[in-house]
Amino acid sequence: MITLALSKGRIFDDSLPLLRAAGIEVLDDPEKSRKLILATSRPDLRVVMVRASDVPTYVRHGGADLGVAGLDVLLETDDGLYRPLDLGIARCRMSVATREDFDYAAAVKQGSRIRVATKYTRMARQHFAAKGVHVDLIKLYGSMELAPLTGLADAIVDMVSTGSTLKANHLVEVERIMDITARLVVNPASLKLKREPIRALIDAFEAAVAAAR
Ligand code: PRT
Ligand code: MG
Repeated sequence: MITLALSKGRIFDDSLPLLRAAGIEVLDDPEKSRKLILATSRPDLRVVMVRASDVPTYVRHGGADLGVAGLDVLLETDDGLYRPLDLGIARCRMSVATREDFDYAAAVKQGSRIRVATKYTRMARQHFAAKGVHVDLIKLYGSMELAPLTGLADAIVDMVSTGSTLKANHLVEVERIMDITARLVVNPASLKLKREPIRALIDAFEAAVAAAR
């Protein structure tokens, strides 16, 4: 049996067409069913539904043989997982955003300490250290956009896709840190022990990604 870890929402939704192109149908809808283990049209392949940030943990410890996770999640959890394939899905960017009336350029130039709220403290620390900007990092688990509006922070580091969440909260993107897509990650032991079927699955994903480009 091969176990693929996915998360509800965009990762699952964007993975479906790739699975389909590889000839695989998921037989349950995670939005409708409460099942956490979903059967597929391939008797030897099942999908497990986990939190987006738990995908690397499942794959690292062998709870899943493969998984799909955003590059943001992977970089934040420094895992040393075999990261073979950029799936080109769940595309967004990691950016710095502030209130419209905050002069980020001036704050950076003056060398002031900036308070930054984010779920991505590791990435944020690296980014600002590389720029030589002094930051106080505040760890949050969600709704980062609220931090600059309430005075909790001067800036946030978060994912941006359409930009409409920032806009709706009168925030502006002041710096793009990196482009983000979801990656297929593989447990190294699974790759050894179940080499044939996993290799075939990776190849099928690869072909599906190439066809989607
Ligand atoms: O929800 P949960 O806490 O379980 O985890 P999660 O929020 O990490 O999961 P999910 O499903 O929201 O995101 C999974 C992956 O999708 C992330 O790890 C990213 O790699 C990728 N992705 C792509 C995004 C976005 N686009 C995105 N827009 N992740 C989050 N967002 C959020 C962003 O944080 C912000 O709140 O959407 C809002 C901005 O969207 P726009 O369109 O208004 O700019
Ligand atoms: Mg989310």
